[in-house]
Amino acid sequence: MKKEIYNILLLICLFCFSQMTIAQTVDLTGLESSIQNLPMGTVVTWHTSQPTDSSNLVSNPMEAPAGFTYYAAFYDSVNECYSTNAAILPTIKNTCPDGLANLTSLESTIQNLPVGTTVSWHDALPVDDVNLVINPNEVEAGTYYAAFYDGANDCYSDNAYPVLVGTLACGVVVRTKVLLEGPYLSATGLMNANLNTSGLLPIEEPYTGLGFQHYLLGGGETVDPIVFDVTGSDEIVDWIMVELRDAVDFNLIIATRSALLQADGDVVDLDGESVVYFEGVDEENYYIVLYHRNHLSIMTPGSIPLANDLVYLHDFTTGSAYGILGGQDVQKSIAPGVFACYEADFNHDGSIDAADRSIAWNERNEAGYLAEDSNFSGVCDAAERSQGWNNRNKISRVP
Ligand SMILES: [Ca+2]
Ligand SMILES: [Ca+2]
Ligand SMILES: [Ca+2]
Repeated sequence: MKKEIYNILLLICLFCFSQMTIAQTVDLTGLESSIQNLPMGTVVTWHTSQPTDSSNLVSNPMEAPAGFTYYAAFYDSVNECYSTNAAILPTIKNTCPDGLANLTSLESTIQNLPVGTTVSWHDALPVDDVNLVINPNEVEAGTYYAAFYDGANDCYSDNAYPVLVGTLACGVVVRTKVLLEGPYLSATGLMNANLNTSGLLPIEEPYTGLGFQHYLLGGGETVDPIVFDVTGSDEIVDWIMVELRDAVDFNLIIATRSALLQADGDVVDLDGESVVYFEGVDEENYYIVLYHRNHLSIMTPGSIPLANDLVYLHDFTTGSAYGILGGQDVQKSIAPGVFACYEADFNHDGSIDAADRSIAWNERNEAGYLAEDSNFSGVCDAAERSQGWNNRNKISRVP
């Protein structure tokens, strides 16, 4: 039954949210230095089709999407004209889950193969035995050259044709939404960004320092402080931690990442806006767990299909979380149909109890980026102690 619900949600998601692909790119301009016979008074231009003209110029040839064929022309700015003969440059990319690209996929497009020759692949010029690519079926990003090899005479063609390869480390994207009780503002439905506007948010993730356990590539994430400059509903309110667990055994942790939390609840990557990317994680089903420094952690009620390029949203604010559904067992009802994680687990042991109230009392009147400041006011005071009491005996239902 659960699975059916997810399949339905997934179908809805296909219509509601744009798919996102993190594109492999190549730098076309890297080949320009090797172009000989550039006519006087011209520059190299790159195009997506031919005949080459201003309508098919590549907008950013240093980061052109891989997997397409590009055309290099010579542009004469005085006469405002492009050369009629354009050089053809194929580019290829990997297809996840395979992290490497296949040069031989281009061989069927090669015409005029001289009789008695085979295609050979090289990673430098002039082509020879030394720069022969041993396994052209699996290559990393880079510049490669196709030549013709004459086995009878043991020689390579003088002409070699460049190919650019762009690859992307495969992984999965995670899109979740969650609200925290402490900073939640019922007037706006957003969380307050006071820690951000007060300049208290650290540029390095706080979870490692607090003793949270990271897995795979998680931990030590840092951000460019410019991501804290965004205001409004997408303003960053704090760091959050995302964890993936095995679909069969949800006690098995696969990977973690530190991420950022926007005022409207979107959990985003280190650029402050993208969905969270888990490099090196296979496309499969996973349980998703969210941890916050001083709120109770939550997990998805079932496992969710994650992929490299499909963005599926799990919205915890609807109350959909692992535990006893339909009550306030897992999250707090903060508005009709809206749920938030319970605040005041200051020692993040998964339980809100007398120990947390003692901590809030002992840290009273301290200011800064504090684990004991669950309403994000920048200080620990009676509000925290009071919330520790109001939420007493609440425990995280993350197994
Ligand atoms: Ca948002
Ligand atoms: Ca606690
Ligand atoms: Ca506070």
